[in-house]
Amino acid sequence: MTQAQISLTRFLIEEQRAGRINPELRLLVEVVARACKRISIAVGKGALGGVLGEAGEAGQASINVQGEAQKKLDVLSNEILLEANAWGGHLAGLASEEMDHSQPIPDVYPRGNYLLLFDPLDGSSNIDVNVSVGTIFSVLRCPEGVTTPDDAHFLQPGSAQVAAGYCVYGPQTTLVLTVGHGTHAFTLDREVGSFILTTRGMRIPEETREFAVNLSNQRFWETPMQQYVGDLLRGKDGPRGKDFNMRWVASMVADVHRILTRGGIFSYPLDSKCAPKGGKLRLMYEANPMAFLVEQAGGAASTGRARMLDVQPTGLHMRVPVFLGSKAEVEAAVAYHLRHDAAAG
Ligand code: AFP
Repeated sequence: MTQAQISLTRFLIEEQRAGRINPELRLLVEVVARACKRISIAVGKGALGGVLGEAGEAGQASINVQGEAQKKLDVLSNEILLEANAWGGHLAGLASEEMDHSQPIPDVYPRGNYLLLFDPLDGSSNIDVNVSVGTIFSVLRCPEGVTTPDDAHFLQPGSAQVAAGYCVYGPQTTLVLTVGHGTHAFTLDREVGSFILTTRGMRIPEETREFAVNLSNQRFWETPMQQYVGDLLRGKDGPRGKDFNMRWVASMVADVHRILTRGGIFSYPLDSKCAPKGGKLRLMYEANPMAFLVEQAGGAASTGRARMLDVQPTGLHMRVPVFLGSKAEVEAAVAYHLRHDAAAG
């Protein structure tokens, strides 16, 4: 590591000196980052580590609260994050995509003032095909006077987050973080084993010509979404007056990382398949942390009708429609929905 390189530890200490975070939150972020390093090693081993494929006994898939078959790496990543965060004294409780309910920190350990939510391994359907996956996390304050938090104490709007981030396990392992003062990227130096600051103050271009959506769901979309994407696909001959390109990795971390790096819009809209659940993506540990990171990088995040960070959660695994990325493009997508709703009266 050269003199000029700034490690995650140094970056966080400087944030603390500047009064932007306190020692407890600094420790929490360091512990989550260390857990991500261990997950990165496990993911990197793949078949050599015997970690590919479904969890559960032969022929007996293990199903999580989402009704999805768990991958071995889903379970392993969840265990790594639970173990790493149990004894540090910075948390009162935690919640995971892979667990039905939140868990208070075990009585044997000191409890802290924060609550941690995470999707231990996002993009599971890509694990066995060597496509980027990632860990997503969100940090909230534990309500004053609460020592044994339960699910209800986690139901705070995204605007209450004090930190959020993801770690993408791709050609590089990159941690992207906000503590409410910009969004910053750190690349794992595998030789040293440290995250090194590689982009301070990521900025998402306001305009874009790139969109990310699972187009195979088009026939199930609402009318305004059909119209919005229809006009994107008509390109410069259509009302948008410019051509758009499409990308879809089906790992939200990878799609959002591309958008934080070069702009674009990511959307997982409401469709008649997921409407009964309120959407496909989860608010607390997918949409909210990504919305905080995107807004801190000058972008926007919406449900298509409301600012994501203002949504009042009604359940730990609540799902929402998601539009996020380049500000002007998210506003364009929202305009299609609001115009339609106004016309429908
Ligand atoms: P998995 O973790 O079940 O693979 O889902 C990934 C995800 O939650 C998100 O990362 C993707 O953006 C989205 O679902 C992919 O959805 P499709 O499978 O419909 O493309």
